[in-house]
Amino acid sequence: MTEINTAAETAAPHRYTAAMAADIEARWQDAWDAEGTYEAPNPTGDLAGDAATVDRPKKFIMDMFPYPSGAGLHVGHPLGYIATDVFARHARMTGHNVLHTLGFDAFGLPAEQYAVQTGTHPRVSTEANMENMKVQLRRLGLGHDKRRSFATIDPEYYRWTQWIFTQIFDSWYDDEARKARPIAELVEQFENGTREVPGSRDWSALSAADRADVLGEYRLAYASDAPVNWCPGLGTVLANEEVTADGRSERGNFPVFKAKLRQWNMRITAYADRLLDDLDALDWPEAIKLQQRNWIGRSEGARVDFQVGDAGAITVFTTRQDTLFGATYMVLAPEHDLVEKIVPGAWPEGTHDVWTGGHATPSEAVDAYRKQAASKSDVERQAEAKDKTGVFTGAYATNPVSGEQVPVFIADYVLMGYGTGAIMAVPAHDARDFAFARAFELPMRCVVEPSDDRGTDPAAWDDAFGSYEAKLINSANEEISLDGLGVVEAKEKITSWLADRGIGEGTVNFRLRDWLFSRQRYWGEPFPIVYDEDGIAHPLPESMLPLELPEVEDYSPRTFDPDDADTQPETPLSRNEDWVNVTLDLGDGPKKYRRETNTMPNWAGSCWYELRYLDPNNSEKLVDPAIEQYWMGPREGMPTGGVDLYVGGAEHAVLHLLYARFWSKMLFDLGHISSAEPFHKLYNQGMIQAFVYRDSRGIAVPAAEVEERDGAFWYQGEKVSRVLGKMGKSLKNAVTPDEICAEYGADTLRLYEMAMGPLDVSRPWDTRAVVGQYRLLQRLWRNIVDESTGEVTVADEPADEDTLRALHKAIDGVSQDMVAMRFNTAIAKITELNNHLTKSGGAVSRPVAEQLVLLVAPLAPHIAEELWRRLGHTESVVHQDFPVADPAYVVDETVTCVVQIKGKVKARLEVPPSISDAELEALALGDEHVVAALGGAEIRKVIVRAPKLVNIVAG
Ligand code: ANZ
Repeated sequence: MTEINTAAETAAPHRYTAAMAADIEARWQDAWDAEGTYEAPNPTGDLAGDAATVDRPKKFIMDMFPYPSGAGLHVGHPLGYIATDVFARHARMTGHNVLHTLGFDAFGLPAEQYAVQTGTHPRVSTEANMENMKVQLRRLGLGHDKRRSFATIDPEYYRWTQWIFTQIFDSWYDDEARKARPIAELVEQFENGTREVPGSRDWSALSAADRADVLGEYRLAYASDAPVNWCPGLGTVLANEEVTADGRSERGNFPVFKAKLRQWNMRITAYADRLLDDLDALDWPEAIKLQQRNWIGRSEGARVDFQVGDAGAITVFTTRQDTLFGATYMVLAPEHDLVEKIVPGAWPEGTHDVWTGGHATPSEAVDAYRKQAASKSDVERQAEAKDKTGVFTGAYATNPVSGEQVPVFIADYVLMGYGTGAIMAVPAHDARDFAFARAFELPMRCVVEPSDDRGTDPAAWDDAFGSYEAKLINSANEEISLDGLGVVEAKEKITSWLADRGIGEGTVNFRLRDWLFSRQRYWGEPFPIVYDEDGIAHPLPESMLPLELPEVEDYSPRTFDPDDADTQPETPLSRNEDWVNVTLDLGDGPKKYRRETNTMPNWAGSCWYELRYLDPNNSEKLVDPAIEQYWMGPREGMPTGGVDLYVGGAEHAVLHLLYARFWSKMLFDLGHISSAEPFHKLYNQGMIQAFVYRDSRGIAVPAAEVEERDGAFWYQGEKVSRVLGKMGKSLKNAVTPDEICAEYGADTLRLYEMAMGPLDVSRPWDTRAVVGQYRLLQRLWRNIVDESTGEVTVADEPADEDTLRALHKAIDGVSQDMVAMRFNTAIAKITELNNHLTKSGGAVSRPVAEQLVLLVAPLAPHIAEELWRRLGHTESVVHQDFPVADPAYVVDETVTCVVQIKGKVKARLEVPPSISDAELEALALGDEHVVAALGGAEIRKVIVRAPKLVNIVAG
């Protein structure tokens, strides 16, 4: 390749080649950095700048920031970064103050695991990875405001992550006001008696520990002993979202057990309704909104109390309160607190054999069953196809409408974490209850008349009848009858009947659970929490932040036999006694404290990073309110404010996006920010896929060395198979941006990635096709620069009509495509214009050349900057105005259509080339010359050959 280039360079020393691209790109990257070309001014503060720019409309354009992986980038990673860069450049050229930057999400497990294996501090390997990625990214010519970049591991950043945690810890959710408020205001209400202390206790008489417990029930960040997903193999607990459908850890594939451990949680459930409602105001893909809605899972139903003798009442959550007369047994989740209270000493008289599980007493049966249930994940427990298991508790409850005594079971298909952890079972109308009732020989009663021909005796059915489209039957007592009502009316009637008697109420239930927020890891943000000698948690004051991670010898949490459920986590930080035990003055004199030794999950840093880009050096506040208001505040069409464009992969549909929304809402409620939503517009880019080639043993072979012959693929003489898959080192098909930059230049890479197809669709990488975009840039160059002399060849004469049409049509099309992020079709239009100029021959008119360069600038900024300067400009192309189409040239060209009557031309019409036969016929028959020529004669036939000919047979 070098040889060919040398020959070409001798013949045409000023041709656009990879070497020239490398020179141009490096030069302009340096110049842009030196001149701060991409720095966006803030309205105030240390990054304040040019007032005229600040006065422009703003655009805040963001990517989901990367984790600095040791493997570096392959060409799939920058797809989104290039797209936002093109969009941002176009926005700059259309009069916006554009904030575009990129940081690193740098806490996380790979660095920690590497540290465990090699003893290298995670900070050291993470920083090396970041340096490497920065070099790779810089080469792509991304127009980032580098002053605003940071990594989540920077103490000056996580200082504010910790500070936000203390704010969350010090707040509660006021259900009436529907917002978070400072916990001090709750304390005040307890003190002055305007709010009752739970359990009707006297606040002033409570001990400090009791008060802390009471407040713990309200705080938005709270520690609890709730059952968590404990993974002995990893030595850490996991969020529900990190556990796979078959009850194993997403990472490492170890078994996960339910265990009661004291852990930090975030009360995201308090925001369930707002997280749901505010989705409506967001410009997000419907698919993502739907995933969030399902995740939040709003169900309307009722709570109903079933009395269990003197032991109290079991409250169930049901979405089908209309079927209450059909509730023939009940089920508690095995972990339910009431179980101990209701279990009698012995099996009641006449207990069915299949109900006891073969155990001598109810408590034995319950204990055995609880153990068995603890080893299963929620998903496993809920699997539809699964055989239903359970045992009788020995207790009976009273159905409040039928008055019947119904047996109470525990069964793992009822989850503790949903509703009230207890259900009324209506086997005739619920599939899971039906299967359970069959297995345990429980009675069934049909209370909704089947609309099919199965009859009303469930004993004869194969499955439950679950439809809503039917009428109630068998549902009446002396006081109330639901018979003959539809489901909706029946629900309403029974709900108010229950409410009148104080044994039930209509309620809304959410599937969303509180967010388990602690991890037993080293490489995360330390909690800004210390415990006093009574074990009461205290947040650290702002002056003690950041609380930096201590240096440790051993980064690994203690891991255990993956199958040993009876183990307890031991955190890496807990082994550091000097750091853990401290004497601090938290305002009441020096005292001994013990630090929290868990760390935050790796989602924490990405919950608020958009805010820090705005004001990255602020040492007084997480963000100056005026700056936040300027970039993110609500405005027309964006009632909840937020980032103007956020681009990233669809895999973040729920976790990151939900957590970030939640933090925004809390910060909004507490008055720190004006935007109640972080990301107004979300866009999911597709994936760049790559062919994977496998030999006969199924092992991936290096894709770069595979040859294609006779429609088959060969590697070292052996035939290999080809499928489309992911790109990556392990599949031996990774292509790095560095390789493509070296061979063609970054501008070619950018164009190729943007031209591959619609941005939101996944597409296969094809290195051989990259050259197509390289040739486009070579032709562009040749249209402006003489390849042998290097002189600019443009002419000062105005362009011809044809060229002006081609130019303005391109401007019009590209402008629309840029705004709609249709970069592939924008490139097609630019190519068409460029080809038109090539074909026209002769020197290109200067204004046309300049506008073409401006059109190209967002996509291929380096070559555009170079040509722009060579065309004699001293200011960067980056801040020029994007061309505006002249409508006079945009209208379609016309063709002349002849209209003949009896073979003689009677009229000529100027029509668009795309006109349809029908339109043309109508036009011809309405033309005044044609009407005159016909003179009222009868039209016998019209032959239309759009767009050129209409032949009328008349007379
Ligand atoms: C009686 C009934 C009759 C029910 C019927 C359904 C159909 P969604 O819509 O997902 O909210 N349920 C309630 N809590 C549960 C728990 N902790 N574990 C397992 N199942 C639980 O589902 C609500 C329904 O799921 C509730 O309505 C309850 O069963 C069950 F013909 O009550 B239903």
